[in-house]
Amino acid sequence: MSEHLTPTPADHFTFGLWTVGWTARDPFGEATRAPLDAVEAVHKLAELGAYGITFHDDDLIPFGSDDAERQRRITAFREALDGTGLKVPMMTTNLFTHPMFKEGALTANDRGVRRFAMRKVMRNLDLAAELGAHTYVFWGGREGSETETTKDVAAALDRMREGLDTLQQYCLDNGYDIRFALEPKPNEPRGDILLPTVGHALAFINTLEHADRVGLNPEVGHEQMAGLNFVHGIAQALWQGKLFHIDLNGQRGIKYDQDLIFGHGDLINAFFLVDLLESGGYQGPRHFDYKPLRTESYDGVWRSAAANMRTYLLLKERAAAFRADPEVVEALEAAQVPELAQPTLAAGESWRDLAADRAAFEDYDTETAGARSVGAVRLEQLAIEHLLGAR
Ligand code: 3MF
Ligand code: MG
Ligand code: MG
Repeated sequence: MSEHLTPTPADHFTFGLWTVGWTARDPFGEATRAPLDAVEAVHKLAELGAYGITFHDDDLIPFGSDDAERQRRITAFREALDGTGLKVPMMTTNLFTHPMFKEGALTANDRGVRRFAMRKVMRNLDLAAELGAHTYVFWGGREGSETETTKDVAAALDRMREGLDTLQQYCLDNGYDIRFALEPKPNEPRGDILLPTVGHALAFINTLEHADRVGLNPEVGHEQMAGLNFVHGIAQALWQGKLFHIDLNGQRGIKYDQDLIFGHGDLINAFFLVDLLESGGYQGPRHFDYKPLRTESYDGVWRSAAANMRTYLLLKERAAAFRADPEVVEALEAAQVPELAQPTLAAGESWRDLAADRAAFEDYDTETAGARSVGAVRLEQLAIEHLLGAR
């Protein structure tokens, strides 16, 4: 294997403990794998060249554990981290598994559930600060409904805002440098989830008290479940300075959340995603949120963890080759792609100058503009040829 395709911590690959640790229980069948110990997950991921591991509170410390059990698990986990050098750049809360959250957590109609949810997050933020995590993800899996009558959406958004404002204030007052990243998803497990897409979440963030400390953790499959172009969503998140974190995986079309290995879904979109992440200024972890196939035993689990990283590195190599190809540079020029960076008005020009410019309108050759060939086919085929290793 060429050296640049062997993952190292410098590549900043991270995995959710719940991914490799998924025992493959699904709505129709029992688990097909035995539980994975968190300490073993840390050692295995470090061996494979990962940079870090992330987790929900309940992934490490089962819900309802007493203080002694909690401490025992945290200590063993910390020792594994110290022994391997694996980092915890992101943490998150499970606000979806316990039956109490069936109607929502931060936006449950029941105020007692909301207050419990906030305390659950606060306790885990203390641990996040202790373990050095600087990003805290909020995936509101249960924040939604199946029926219009049971949820006052405006009130729910008020409560979501209240929750996030209060929890960020908790971080600031405790001196925790922890930014929040909202993870949109259109549906599953709820029929409809609030803040379903990158666009909804970006608009909502603007209403927050600490908007500068709240960004996004978009997931490939979640946007694709809604039929959206993930690369476009990520480009806008980057443009707005809001790509705090990312969940990489694979999805094939509009259906349930497949959580396939990265690249094992829409491969062309994955190619352009890596191209964008590597050139668009994203500095955060390359975080995999996938599910090792239920058909596989632990050999397949570790193979799939390695596959995520190798596929990313392969796409990174292919994207770099695409960008370096002189024919691509020429085809981009021919398609006027660089020209879009040029402002529409000249420096110092006003709408009055534009209105007086006969060449822009009265004398503009609309026939020629309408008849021009954009060159998209040539460019896209060049990308496919690079992706397939044909160039
Ligand atoms: C579900 C998800 C979640 C979130 C996680 C926070 C269980 O579709 O993607 O994984 O990613 O809760 O990171
Ligand atoms: Mg998912
Ligand atoms: Mg996710």
